[in-house]
Amino acid sequence: MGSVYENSVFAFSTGNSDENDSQYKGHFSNYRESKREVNTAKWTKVLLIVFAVSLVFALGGLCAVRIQYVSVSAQLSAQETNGTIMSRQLDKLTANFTTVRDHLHINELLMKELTANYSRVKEQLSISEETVRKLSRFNQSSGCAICAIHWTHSGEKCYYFSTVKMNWTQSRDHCVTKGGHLVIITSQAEQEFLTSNVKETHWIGLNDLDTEGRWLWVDNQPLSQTEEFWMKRENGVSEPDNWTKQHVDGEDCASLGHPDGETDFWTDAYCFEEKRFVCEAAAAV
Ligand SMILES: [Ca+2]
Ligand SMILES: [Ca+2]
Repeated sequence: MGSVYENSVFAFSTGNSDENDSQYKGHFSNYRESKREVNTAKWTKVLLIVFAVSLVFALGGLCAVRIQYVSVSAQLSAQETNGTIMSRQLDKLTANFTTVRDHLHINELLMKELTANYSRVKEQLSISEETVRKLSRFNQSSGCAICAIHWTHSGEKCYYFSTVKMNWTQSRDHCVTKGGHLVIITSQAEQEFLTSNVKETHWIGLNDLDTEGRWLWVDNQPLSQTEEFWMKRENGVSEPDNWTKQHVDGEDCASLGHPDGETDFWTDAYCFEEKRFVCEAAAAV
């Protein structure tokens, strides 16, 4: 391009006017053509550069879009997974809820049944209590009572009249094994009840084994605090007489009646003698 310009200047400075003008125009035309080519190449480069830059940005944008797409896809996948897990958990919760609801329903039915049973039992218990009250009233009014078999009721006590004979100590212990003790007579009515039920002498729960003349019941209550029903004879020899003709220790145990057959009063007798005996126990009313 520089040599063309120099040739044009040289032609402009050395030729005549027409020829020079013609040459000048030719050179100028060539110059313009060359300049146009140069400009075209420049613009082509610029366009290529712009195109390349645009292409780079476009590729960058595509990459960004791709990255964004992958990220969003991953998030969607994660959310889908979470949704699946939550759906399963919801299914489990629903199943558990159904199970609990079924159990509650069963418990409700059981509760209703238990309540009904409780009402029936309560009603039956009320009937039983009323029956017991009626039976108790009947027992008290009729003289019957809840006594063990072979025991006889009177007042608030049950009495056992033995069919075997034992000494006083054995009799005392035997009554204890049967759930009672040798009889303790505390009233005229009780004395009359006993004498009307025996036909021979029986041991009762009274003795002066510890101290002669100091009579104690088997519960250690002194006789002095209760009524006495000792036999009194017209000849002045009354009971207790602590008779010693058959044994030097005398008589230390009390019996209802004596071997001769009288049973209305008490006598003292030898404790080693074998007699029938009377036990007593509280009546269950
Ligand atoms: Ca005595
Ligand atoms: Ca005597």
